[in-house]
Amino acid sequence: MTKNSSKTKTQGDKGAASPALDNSLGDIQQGTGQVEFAQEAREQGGETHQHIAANSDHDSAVGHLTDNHGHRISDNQNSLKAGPRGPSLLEDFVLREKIFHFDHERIPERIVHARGSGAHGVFEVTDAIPELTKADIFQEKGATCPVFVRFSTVAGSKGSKDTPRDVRGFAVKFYTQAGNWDLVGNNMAPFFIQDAIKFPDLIHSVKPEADRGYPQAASAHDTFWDFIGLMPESMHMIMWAMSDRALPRSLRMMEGFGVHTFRFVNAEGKGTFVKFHWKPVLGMQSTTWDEAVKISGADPDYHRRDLHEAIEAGDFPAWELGVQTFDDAWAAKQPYDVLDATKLIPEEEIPVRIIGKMTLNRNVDNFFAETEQAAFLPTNLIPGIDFSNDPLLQGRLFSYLDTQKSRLGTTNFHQIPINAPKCPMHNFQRDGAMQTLMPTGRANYEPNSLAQAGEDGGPRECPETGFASFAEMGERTDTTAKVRARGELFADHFSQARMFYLSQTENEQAHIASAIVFELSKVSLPHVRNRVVAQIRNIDEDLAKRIATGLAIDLPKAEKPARKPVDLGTSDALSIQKNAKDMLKGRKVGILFAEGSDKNAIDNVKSAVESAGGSVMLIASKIGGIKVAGGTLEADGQLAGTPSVVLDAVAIILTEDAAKKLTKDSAAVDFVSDAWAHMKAIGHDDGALALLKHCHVPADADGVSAPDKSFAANAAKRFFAREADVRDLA
Ligand code: HDE
Repeated sequence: MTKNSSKTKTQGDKGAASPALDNSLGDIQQGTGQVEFAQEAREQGGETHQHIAANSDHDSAVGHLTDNHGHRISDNQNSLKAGPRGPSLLEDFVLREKIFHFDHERIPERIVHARGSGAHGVFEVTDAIPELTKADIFQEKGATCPVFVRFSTVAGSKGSKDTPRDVRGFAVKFYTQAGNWDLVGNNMAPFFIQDAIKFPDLIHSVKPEADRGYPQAASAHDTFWDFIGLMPESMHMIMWAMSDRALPRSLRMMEGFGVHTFRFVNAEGKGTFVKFHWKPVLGMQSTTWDEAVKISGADPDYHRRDLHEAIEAGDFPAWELGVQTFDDAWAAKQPYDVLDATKLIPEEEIPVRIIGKMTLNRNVDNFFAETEQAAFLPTNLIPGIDFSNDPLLQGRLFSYLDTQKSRLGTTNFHQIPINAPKCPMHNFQRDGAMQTLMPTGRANYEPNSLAQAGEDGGPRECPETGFASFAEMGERTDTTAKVRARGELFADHFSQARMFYLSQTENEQAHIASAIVFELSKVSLPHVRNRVVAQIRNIDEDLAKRIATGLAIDLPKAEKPARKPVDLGTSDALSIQKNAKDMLKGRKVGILFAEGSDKNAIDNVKSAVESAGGSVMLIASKIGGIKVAGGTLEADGQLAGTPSVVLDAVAIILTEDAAKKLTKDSAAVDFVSDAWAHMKAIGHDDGALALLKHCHVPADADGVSAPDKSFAANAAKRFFAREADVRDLA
């Protein structure tokens, strides 16, 4: 280590470690030759006392159980007592430390986005954009950078289900050579509110109600809709939140949005507005509401499991990163304000230019250390990217740094390996709780002149390459009054809500209507329900009527809009169904079989599905091994625990006898009935007909076929035309 160095050591700072760790490495070198292992662990931020203790052992490379201070533990089964039946002794430091640590294992969960799943990956530039930004990562085609992503729901607690109707967080940390860049977005393009000052109100209204503590992870309750009805600016986002976008089939099958308008700044200092988009390679797909509700019972971890299993299987989820860029002059001509986070820019107006691809290729090793302790900061920016004056974004810039202190307990949260930059980090900040770095030397202030005495004076500012804020021109002049106000166009609350609704397919519109009917049916205060419908009359008269009919209430008088809506036409990019990719890759097909089933037919379905890129799950009443015609087969899932809601399509291969027997098993009946009601492809052999008939599934319907190649083609789709036959569309 350099004497008198005032450099701070980080995990990305190769060859530098804390003296404590250096000492133990010295021991390791003499003892076991385990340096590489320890060093690797350290570089990955994986060093633990346990590793060090284990590896500094002189006579064994095998880990001995120790306490947190390195003392070997002789008995991890019994506490120290005054005699076998006597009282426990206070001196038992092993017991006390273990229980003490356990007592403090939980940290406060995130106030929002508490439920999340994370993964590591890599970002690669596919189209360099130096003309738009000097951002280090976008300079060269083919350049790569490690990333960590955390997806989340918003309202629920960290133990809540994965499939509520909710917005999903889509937070990406790019570990660039110019420092970390966090793009902390959502899976929906607009947001509920325009100004950060309303965020605590929004979140209080959607969280479990203050007096009764329920409902968990749900917006279907009085306080949320009370707030929404009184906040017409939320109407555009309400259309998104009540649409199928709130019910993703998989985290791998949803779009992501930076939401706010940001700034690119190029080497000449020229600024360009930018909106960020993530486009899933697997295409977008959603579940139906009924499916989502049933999945939450069958598998509350549905999305977390799906992400983990896909990565384990090498089926790496990927997204393209796209940008919409425009200048101030273009922005000034639009009928909406680009600084208003409740608005989007239609892709038909400004196409999304794809500039990169993100692939998630590694699961976390430790959920707590990585996913839970990940701290995203919208203030994590790199030179070449800057904020805009969006008042929602401006408020976020304060909140995230602040919240990490209360959540992670220390201002040194940036030293936690998942948060630490992977480029050098040197400054004069010192000390604080949980300080794990060991800055050395005399200089802990700047300016200093210690270098003149031959000492290391520490790091210096970088006027040329450091972050310099974009010289924003415009409103902030000496003559501008301080006001609590919003831009004029912020007052248009309905034009884009209408554009979104009208851009949906018929089914998708029906889903929005049904979702609002469902949610408002859970509202007990009639005036709250009425006010929401009164607002919706400004979006679309027909939608408002459908909702009023669904609630069996009179159509209330429309609320007066603050600004008259304008006709923005439609945008096909806003519909999931219009952009669906009928592909089996990333999708799961279940094959229900029983004793005597035709193994040949099962094998055929399996190979057809797998060769189209899908995966197969064999399902039977018993998993251990069932005699089928042509051999014995083990099932991957037991029927009662593997309902068809967790599958994308089903094939049913049964003998006639087995089919008849299964008509008396409610799990089998639900399996088939739900697959039909959720508009999934159903493949079947002749033997299965009795079960299909019992479940009122017409064998000649669209999407119902023999278990051959046609089934594999069907399995990639949903048969929305069936919907009118299976539910009463609002
Ligand atoms: Fe957040 N948000 N937010 N938010 N947000 C948090 O930060 C906040 C907003 C988003 O996986 C918190 O570390 C304010 C918009 C994601 O760890 C907190 C406002 C968007 C995540 C916070 C917003 C987001 C958060 C809670 C209004 C989409 C999860 C824990 C001004 C662009 C990140 C934490 C993760 C998390 C504050 C609005 C996305 C409290 C004050 C708009 C994806 O700081």
